[in-house]
Amino acid sequence: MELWFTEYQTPAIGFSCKSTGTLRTEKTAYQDLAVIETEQFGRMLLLDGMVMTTEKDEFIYHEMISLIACNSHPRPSKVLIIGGGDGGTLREVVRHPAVEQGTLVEIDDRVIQAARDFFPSLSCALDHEKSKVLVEDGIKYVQEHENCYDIVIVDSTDPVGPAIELFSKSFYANVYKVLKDDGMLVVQSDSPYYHPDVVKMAFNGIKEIFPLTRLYLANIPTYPSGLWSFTVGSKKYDPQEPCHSHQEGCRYYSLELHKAAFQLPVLVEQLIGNGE
Ligand code: AG3
Repeated sequence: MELWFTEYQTPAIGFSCKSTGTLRTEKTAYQDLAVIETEQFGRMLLLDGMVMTTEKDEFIYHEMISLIACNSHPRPSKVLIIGGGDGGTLREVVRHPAVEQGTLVEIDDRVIQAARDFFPSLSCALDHEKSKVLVEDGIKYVQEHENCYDIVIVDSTDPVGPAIELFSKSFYANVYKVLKDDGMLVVQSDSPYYHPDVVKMAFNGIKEIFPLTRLYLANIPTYPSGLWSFTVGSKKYDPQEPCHSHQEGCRYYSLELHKAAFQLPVLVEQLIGNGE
């Protein structure tokens, strides 16, 4: 018998993967969590029925959410990651030679545990000497700290459930305060094809708070539509211009691609109000 997992990426389209087994299903205090084995992408982590990461394509998202900011900030010493309990973003952050400390603030310790149990190539970062892992609410964390990070990366789920507030203007304003005066924010900002409203919400929210706001794209096969966006809010430096040349061990990111990722299709430019 064949077993298939489907994520309903919109009410009108599903993304299905043939599954060879279920490794974990549980209701955590915050969300439904599952780890399944798939033929095409290896192990897959699901939260509330949405694909968070897979063994085979995780590198694309994790390199791209981390290295654009780490390579374009001259001194990315202290990096804060909100969410990202699987450890993939933290792995790329602490691998960067200029980073001295990566702090991960994840609200759901069961996500961290699932990574430790089933995704050793992601969770290895949780025990790295440059890493600090806190099980706390990231929204509260940024309210309670000030002027102490060079980069903040928001590695959240889509804006449903516990992540809704991570897309709000008040949250971006608190991130602005937690950053030093030349700091940079990066968020995952969803799919321009299937969730243009989310792209706009993130981009416009960040634009109201940060002097420089830019969007870049990456192609991620297991995320809705495959075309994924990230938005950067920067106090000083242009995220399009790399000033470090770290690209060792990367399989998607390169210094050439760094610049190319900011070249947007016309429909995306229009979505965020450029070139109109
Ligand atoms: N965070 C972003 C996942 C968004 C995917 N959305 C979806 N499948 N509808 C992933 C966490 C990886 N560290």
